[in-house]
Amino acid sequence: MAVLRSYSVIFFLIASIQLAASCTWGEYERCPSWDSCSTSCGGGQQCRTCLSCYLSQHKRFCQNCNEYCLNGNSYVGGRCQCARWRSGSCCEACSYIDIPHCVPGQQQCGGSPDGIMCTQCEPGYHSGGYNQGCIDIDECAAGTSGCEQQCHNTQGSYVCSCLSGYWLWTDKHTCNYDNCTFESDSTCAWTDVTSGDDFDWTLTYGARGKYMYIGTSGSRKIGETAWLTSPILRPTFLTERCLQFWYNMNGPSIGLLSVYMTAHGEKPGSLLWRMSFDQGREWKSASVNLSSLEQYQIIIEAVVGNSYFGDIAIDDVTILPTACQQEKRLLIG
Ligand SMILES: *[C@@H]1O[C@H](CO)[C@@H](O)[C@H](O)[C@H]1NC(C)=O
Ligand SMILES: *[C@@H]1O[C@H](CO)[C@@H](O)[C@H](O)[C@H]1NC(C)=O
Ligand SMILES: [Ca+2]
Repeated sequence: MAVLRSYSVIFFLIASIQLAASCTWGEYERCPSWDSCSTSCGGGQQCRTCLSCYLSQHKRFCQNCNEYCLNGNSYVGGRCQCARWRSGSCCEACSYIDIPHCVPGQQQCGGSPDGIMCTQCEPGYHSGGYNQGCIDIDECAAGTSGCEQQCHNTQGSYVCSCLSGYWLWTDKHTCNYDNCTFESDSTCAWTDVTSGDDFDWTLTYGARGKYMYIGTSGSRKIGETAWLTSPILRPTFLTERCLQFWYNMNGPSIGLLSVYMTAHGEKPGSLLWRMSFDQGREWKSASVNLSSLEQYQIIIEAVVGNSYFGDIAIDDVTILPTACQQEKRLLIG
């Protein structure tokens, strides 16, 4: 009985001490704050030594440092795990990575959240900012393409094209008027002028399809003229262009067929090419070099000869973007 009582007293005492100190077995108190990390980003530790509240035993607690990885990167598996564009033990350095269409060396890390951006993209691209790479510039939408008629955006570039009836010059931007075969019941962009000359070119049909001609029978008088004018053509600048066409001058009293160039509205302008008299039954081709620093028009003039056997016809008017290749007989007068 006395033994039992003495145990009861001991248990009572222990319980009283624990209550008085609010101390629970296994807990520690009087823990100092964590010390600083011994090394940064290199697997360092920070430790503190705490006192057991019950038995006054010291216990050391340690943990890995992870707050030193820079730029939002975290410490996992004993080291900083850096984003693709970061390197260094604390992810402090900006690494070169392949950003498509970025000029080499033109990269920069930063931003929030951290990222990498290209500061200078290749032509045709602009920087999208951090982690957005280089983005194609839509030159068509931006209106910077310089395409005269139609524009199609492509990755890194754009392609100009022309409306039906027009064709792209060698500069890849400007459109020129279609070659005129006169087949589509029209004179294409070439027009028969209604003033300044005496009568009209006529669209007609023959063995070689449709073509333009002047009929000299009926009320035509010697010396009367008919003009067919080109659309306004772009300057050729230093290169030349080649006007090609087919003509038929068959008869005993053929007048003249001439090609003029006019740059300031004067009609018909300066003479570039002329053919006169009977040239036989065959259709013949003519090539005329065109050269102008200003925009210009071509006028093809037919002049009535001295009788009604003087029909003149032309067909397949083409303007090539290069000088005429072969030397051609140049007859003036
Ligand atoms: C015009 O004719 C030239 C020479 O035949 C050719 O190179 C060019 O493609 C033609 N253009 C069109 C739109 O047919
Ligand atoms: C056109 O010019 C080129 C080069 O300037 C020359 O070789 C060619 O003979 C010329 N053709 C005609 C028809 O004048
Ligand atoms: Ca583009």
